[in-house]
Amino acid sequence: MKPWENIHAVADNRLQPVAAFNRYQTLQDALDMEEEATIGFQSLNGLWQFRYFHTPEEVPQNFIELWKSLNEQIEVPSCWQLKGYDQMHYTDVLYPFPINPPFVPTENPTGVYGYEFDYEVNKGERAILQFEGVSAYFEVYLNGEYIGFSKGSRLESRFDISEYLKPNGNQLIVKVVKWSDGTYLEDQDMWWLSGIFRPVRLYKLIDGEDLDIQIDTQPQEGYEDFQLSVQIKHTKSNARLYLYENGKRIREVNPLIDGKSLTTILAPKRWTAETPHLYTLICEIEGKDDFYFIPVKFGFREVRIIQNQICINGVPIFLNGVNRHDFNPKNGLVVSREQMKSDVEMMKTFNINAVRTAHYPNQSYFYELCDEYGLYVIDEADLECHGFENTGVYDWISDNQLWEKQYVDRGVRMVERDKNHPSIIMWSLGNESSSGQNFTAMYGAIKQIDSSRLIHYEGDKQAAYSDVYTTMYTNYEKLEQLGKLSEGRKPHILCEYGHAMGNGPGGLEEYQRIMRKYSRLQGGFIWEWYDQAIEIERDGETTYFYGGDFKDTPNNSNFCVDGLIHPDRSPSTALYEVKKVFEPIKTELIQENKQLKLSIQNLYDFIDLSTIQLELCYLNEEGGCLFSKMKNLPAILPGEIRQFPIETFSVQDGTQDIYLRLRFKQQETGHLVTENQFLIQKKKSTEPHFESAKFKVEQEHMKLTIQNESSKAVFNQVTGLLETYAYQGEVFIQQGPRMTLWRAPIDNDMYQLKEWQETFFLNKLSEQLRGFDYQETADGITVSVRKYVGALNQGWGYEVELTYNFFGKGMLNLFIEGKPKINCVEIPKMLPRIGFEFQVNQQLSEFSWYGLGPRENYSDSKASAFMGTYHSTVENLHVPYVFPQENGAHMNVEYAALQDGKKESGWKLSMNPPRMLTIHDYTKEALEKAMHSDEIEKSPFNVLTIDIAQSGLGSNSCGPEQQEAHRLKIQPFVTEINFEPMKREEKQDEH
Ligand code: IPT
Repeated sequence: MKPWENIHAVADNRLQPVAAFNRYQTLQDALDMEEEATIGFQSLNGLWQFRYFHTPEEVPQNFIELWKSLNEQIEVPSCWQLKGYDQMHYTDVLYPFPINPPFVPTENPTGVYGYEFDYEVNKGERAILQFEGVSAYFEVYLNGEYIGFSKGSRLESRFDISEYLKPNGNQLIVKVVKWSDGTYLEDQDMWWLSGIFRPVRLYKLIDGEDLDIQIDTQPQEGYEDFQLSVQIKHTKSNARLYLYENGKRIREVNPLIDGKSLTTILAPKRWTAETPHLYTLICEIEGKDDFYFIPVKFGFREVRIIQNQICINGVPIFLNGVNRHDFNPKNGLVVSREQMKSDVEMMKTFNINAVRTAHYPNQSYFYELCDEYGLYVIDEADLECHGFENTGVYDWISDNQLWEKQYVDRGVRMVERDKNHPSIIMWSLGNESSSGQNFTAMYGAIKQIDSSRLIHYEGDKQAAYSDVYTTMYTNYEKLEQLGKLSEGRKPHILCEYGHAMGNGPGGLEEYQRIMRKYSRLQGGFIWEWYDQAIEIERDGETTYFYGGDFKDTPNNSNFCVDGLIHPDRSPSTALYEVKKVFEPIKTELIQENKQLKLSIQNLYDFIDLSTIQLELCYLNEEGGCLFSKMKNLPAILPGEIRQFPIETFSVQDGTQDIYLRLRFKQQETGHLVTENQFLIQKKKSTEPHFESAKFKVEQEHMKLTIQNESSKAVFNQVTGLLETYAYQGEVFIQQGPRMTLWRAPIDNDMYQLKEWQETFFLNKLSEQLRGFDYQETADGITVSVRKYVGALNQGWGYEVELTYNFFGKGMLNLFIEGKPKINCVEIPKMLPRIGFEFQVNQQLSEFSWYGLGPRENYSDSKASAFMGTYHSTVENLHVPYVFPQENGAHMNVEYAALQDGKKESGWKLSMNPPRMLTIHDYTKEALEKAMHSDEIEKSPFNVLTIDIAQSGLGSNSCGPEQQEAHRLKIQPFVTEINFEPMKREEKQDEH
């Protein structure tokens, strides 16, 4: 039997799993905890010899012959598919081979790695070779001798290599096989990547003892004092234990009796994600000949369900989490320490307080960061067998006793390694693997090692062996029901929601509203943190590839590009939206008999607001500060709402809207926690002043030209389109406006597309001119254009009337009225948009607007957008989604300006009522056609779209559609737009 198809053997000669810690020779080293100072530490990362084979059997059996044949080189850690071997392949659910467990394809890519090193051990010492992650099955050989094998890609494996070690020139060979029986348990939604992808190192057990340490903290009545329990297992040595805080010894811990020590610690600082206080336990181990030191960082915290709620130290918590994969766009599964740190720092910055390690244990270092910075973690076992779902026998192996050992192994190894991290509050048994007895067995085995944490598994639909009830992508109605059904039920979390694929998700506020309303609902985890797209250079430009781009079939295309951060690590709009929706400080403005009151609610679970500074500022619409004040907040307690009277402010002239802006910052660092804005005073409405003027009207064949000494408009009398509009010889409008009902589909539109394109042909509109007249008025000229606009083969459409009023100094007032005409039964339930497109002069590359900003916003995704005057270039208004799609809209725009780079000329547009505006240097057709960010063909004009409205974003790529209020219906509309030229000379005149 091939060992990589033998389900009864999860490993051979692999050492027992133990907690992640290092041994140090001196106390100081132990306190510093530098990995390099670990006794006998030697990193084996770097360049290894390498050779790639198509089957494991092809690998020469003779060690010397094999060693000599390793004539290529590869970096360790790395994934060989990203180093030019094998084939990149992305699938969400499918196994890329027949389902015949435990057997896997005979053609089974195999990478053989060779590394030469020197390493000395003294008598009585043992040398440990540690792999943090190898995908998938691997065998280890040293100096021609077989050492052992292991399975479980994202789990640690350790081998004792002392027996065959020599001081110099050790030859280590690691044979890595891509498919194994374990692969049936590793069908996560991600790229299929192989190799030694996490660090490899050596260290020493100087007294030969492979001991283990387990720390537990149990609060005593009232949660003031804690019982610290330390267990040291698998050792005969004596140990002295000390408690350190911030590098200082604070007390001795009671001696071990039968390997166990219990000590009452009076009023320690407790660990929570908001107060990540860590202590260090220093174990001074009396080895055979020498002392050595093991530091273990830990925190005093308890996880328990109290009255059906998940509580930390007796207090119910709310999880504002994300799902995180190990991913890097260049290196695949290889993630550097710097990147992990940046992930954790970004999460904290964006008000995220929890992370689920979807769908496997991460590198140990990640949990150290979560302990230190404060994030609650659901640590998930490396287990998913989603592909069985399609066979109709989803529980094929999950409910098959033959596989129990494999399941239990994956749970136990995770728990043993990670058991001392205070950040981990739940163990997850895996993801998307149906249900069955092997999960019950895992649950039992985990609880035996560690009963101090909760267990989570979403596939356990009855919550039979899960301590919490979990669902994913649940729609709002269902979630409300779950909230209401709380009596005697387990607490609920949404382990995945808010699918962040492409532009979106929308509707996060509604999720938050529902989850905050019911005590049973304790929050959730957005899917997912980082786009899993691969960075490619082509024609000197960087672009990102996804499923299918490597000719990999079948594939799930860009379903892996669904993160809150773009591949270049810039935060997406959605991440800013998440930050606002997850805000820990909620504000409301209350007006009581002319007195303004600010209501501040503290949504943290543990800390008060005394470290927060409020910057209160009255601003006009241009962002000018009229009055501002800084205020340190008092100790508003968790959950508490307090009201404060605030200074009122009003201006007499009423020429601008006045806002109150509130910014809550960390006093010490100035970090912005959250902000809010309230409209205080609306400006007086003014009628635009139009100067009258005389025009010359010429009709020639199809054209109607209206002009005077300053402006010129040309209409096509057959189509009714405005073909040119110019001021002082400079063309502004090159064509338009044309009505549109289409947007370049966003990923969240994917399930509407077929109907939109093939039933209602919303992307195939055409116009029928019903009337074209012009008339001289007392002040200028009026052109009226009446059209019927409809889509291919549709019995419904729009009667549209466009009235152009031309005045002096190039001013144009455009009035548009649309009336739906429905002469049929079948009509679309939702439209992507109702808008008007203008092709405008590309010289005008600068865009300013008074509306919602600074980032793009849509009706169900604008919590983080505020009213203000913003400025950008047209180019920068493009949001570079990996898979190009509708982007960059700004709602509520009252006026905007388009200007050339030198600001010498331009146009001001005012919308009545305020509208949604989008401007790009490409057409929506070009955007739709492009499959990658570098493929968007630029147009020779800018496309300005003024929308009556767009549908919201929703999260329907994997989750609910837009809420009813954000689904745009066929509806009548009227809108007015004023165009006014801006010339530098005129601006100067004003001053
Ligand atoms: C869910 C998976 O758990 C996750 O890995 C990812 O694939 C996500 O969907 C979509 O991006 S499972 C799905 C059946 C809801």
